[in-house]
Amino acid sequence: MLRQALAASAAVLLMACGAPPEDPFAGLPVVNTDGTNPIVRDKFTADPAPLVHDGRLWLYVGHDEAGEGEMFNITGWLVYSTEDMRTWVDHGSVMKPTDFSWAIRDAWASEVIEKDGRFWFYTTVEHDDTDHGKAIGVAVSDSPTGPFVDARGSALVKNSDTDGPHWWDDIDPTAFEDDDGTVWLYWGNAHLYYAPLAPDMISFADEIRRVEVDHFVEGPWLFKRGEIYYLAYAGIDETEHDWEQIYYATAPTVTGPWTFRGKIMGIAENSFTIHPGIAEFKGDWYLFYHNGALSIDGVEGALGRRSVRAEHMYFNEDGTIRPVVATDEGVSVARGE
Ligand code: FUB
Repeated sequence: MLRQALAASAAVLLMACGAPPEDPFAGLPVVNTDGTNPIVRDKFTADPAPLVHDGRLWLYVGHDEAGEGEMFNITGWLVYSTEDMRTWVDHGSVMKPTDFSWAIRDAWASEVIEKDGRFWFYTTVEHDDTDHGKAIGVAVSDSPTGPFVDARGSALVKNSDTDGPHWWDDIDPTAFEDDDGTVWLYWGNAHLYYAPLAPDMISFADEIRRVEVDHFVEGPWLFKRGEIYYLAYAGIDETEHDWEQIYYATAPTVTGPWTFRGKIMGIAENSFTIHPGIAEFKGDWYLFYHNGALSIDGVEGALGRRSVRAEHMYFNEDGTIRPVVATDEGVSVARGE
């Protein structure tokens, strides 16, 4: 009797509120249902860049398609999303390098930031011969799923804009909005550069500067927790290993001074590169990275055939980050400090 009464009141409530909202992503391919690693198993993916927006975590990656004898062949950027860090939906391609009229290939590392309701995609590509080398482009979309279009018609940073040691020093942009609304870009390989963006998001408000942090190689990722600014990055300490590991530094302001704090994660299985992407989502912190351990249909993982992964990340009371270990369980296991 009681059960019937409850069912009747639930039905009345449903009629009053209307039908439950439809899942806007119903019908899209689901690539993972339990949060184990790697996140994507039907494609090789690299350089994970998380964005939290509207109750979902969006994960931008490069599509690794290196063949035999190729170091890298990253043909475009893809995006996946989740609302629980376990079930991941495949939203497909958001952009490819030649969507920038001045770029010729190489969908290297990126980060997307939301500002005033638009999504700004800062990313690495190979510039055409008018300014040979790696360059940073900026594209924009009204949706996290894209499509993204070139927002300025030329590179935001060209190889000739900086005084780097080689033609691939202008890579791997990370974008971060400070408390006063200024968006800062850090980027680099061997040299670590930074500059504030102008309010138009497609030009700089000040000159490009350079900062040094211990063991820096590439892949900077800038974020803030409480009053502390964090810069995680891929670096090499040859006294330990000649492959990249994930290190970090902290600072009291977005421009430093940066204090080296040590290692977050050791070398990636079967991949010289490792690339941090860090996000707080629904109260927990996550470290995204890649390794080369996945094989797909007999094609083995490699430097140019990587796969993105996620782990829980925990802080000590003083704000330092506890070392993170790469696991196959990933975030499928219950959170435990
Ligand atoms: O994926 C190409 C390059 O390798 C990235 O830009 C670097 O961070 C490294 O992961």
